[in-house]
Amino acid sequence: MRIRHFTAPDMAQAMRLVRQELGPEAVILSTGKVSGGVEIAAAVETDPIRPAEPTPAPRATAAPDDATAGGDALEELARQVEGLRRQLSRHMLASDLGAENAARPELAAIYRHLRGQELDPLIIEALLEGLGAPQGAGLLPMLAIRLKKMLRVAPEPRFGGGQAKVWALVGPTGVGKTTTVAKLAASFAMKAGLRVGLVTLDTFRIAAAEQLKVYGRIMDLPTVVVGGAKEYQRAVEELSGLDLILVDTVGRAPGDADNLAELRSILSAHPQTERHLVLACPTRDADQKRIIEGFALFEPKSLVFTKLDETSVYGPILNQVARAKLPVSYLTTGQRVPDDMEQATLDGLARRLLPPRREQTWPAVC
Ligand SMILES: Nc1nc2c(ncn2[C@@H]2O[C@H](COP(=O)(O)OP(=O)(O)O)[C@@H](O)[C@H]2O)c(=O)[nH]1
Ligand SMILES: [Mg+2]
Repeated sequence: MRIRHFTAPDMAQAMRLVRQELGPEAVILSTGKVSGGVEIAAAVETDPIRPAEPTPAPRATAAPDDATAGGDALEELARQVEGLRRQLSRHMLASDLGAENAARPELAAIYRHLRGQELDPLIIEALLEGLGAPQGAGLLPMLAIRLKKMLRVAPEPRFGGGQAKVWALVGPTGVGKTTTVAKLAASFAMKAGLRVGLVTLDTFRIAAAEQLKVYGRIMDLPTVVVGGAKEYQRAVEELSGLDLILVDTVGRAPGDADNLAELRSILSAHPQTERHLVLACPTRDADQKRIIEGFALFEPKSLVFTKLDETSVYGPILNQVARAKLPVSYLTTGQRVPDDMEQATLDGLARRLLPPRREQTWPAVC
């Protein structure tokens, strides 16, 4: 292994030097501040040093001649910086763990699994730091305990008390808001015998309102289509004698600030409306993060994760819980209404994040 030190005015330039000199396989051993900039110690397995990678020709891009193009360029830059930050901490973590792994190879297997689950490297670090188990016990039960401490789930909802609960599902397009409203409605009305009403604010597409009306008809639930703040307030008042009012909303992109603010102001017409943010589990972690930031103005009470059946990577769930400091309320696992939905539990989430039993030699935990 060849170790080299690089100094540069900032991290981006230092990383560029590392790449140029040592190639893409370089492992970052440490970083630190020095006078006039930063220093990175990096290493490669191979010796002699690889030739520098050819610098790709700059892409022909249109000059940012308007605000949108400038915004796009900034966003792209932000994404690259985030990617770099992650790569850096991953390399650092990998090297930190390297020393520990030499003594405890079982940690390496756990580390690899959690990386495969796309858990944020900083969360992995917190989970594995000083991980120890009583003699004879495996590490996995300890890890399960730590995971459950880090995860958060919403308590089971209580109904009654003379006031209808109002839950609005907000989120991007196509994540499963309408389907989840239908699942919740069916589950609370049919299984729990509660009086449920439906409201849809999705008048953007005719088919969207129709979709909820069909569910309402099948389940024989009052369903109201509303277009603005006054209508929304009236609809909630009309249905206020029920136990639960479920509000479906139009999907919006996280960067669509104007439309997000408009939806937020409509929902404010009934201030007791709880907002719950719906995220599709297969969405990339960085995009989920953007969605959480874009929808922060709704001050969501919980996160609902959908389409767990379409992925086997669940780390982003914990990543968002840690970022948003919000509990998970429901998980959906398929298209069938109402069967493919469950209330989130610590056990259920931890089980998904831990290695499946057939893969592991460690004791089972959940
Ligand atoms: N595989 C899978 N598909 C789902 C799930 N939830 C919703 N869908 C599908 O995702 C698509 C979009 O759902 P929809 O409720 O219309 O999304 P919305 O635009 O957020 O209201 C539909 O085809 C749904 O059947 C789920 O948990 N798993
Ligand atoms: Mg919809």
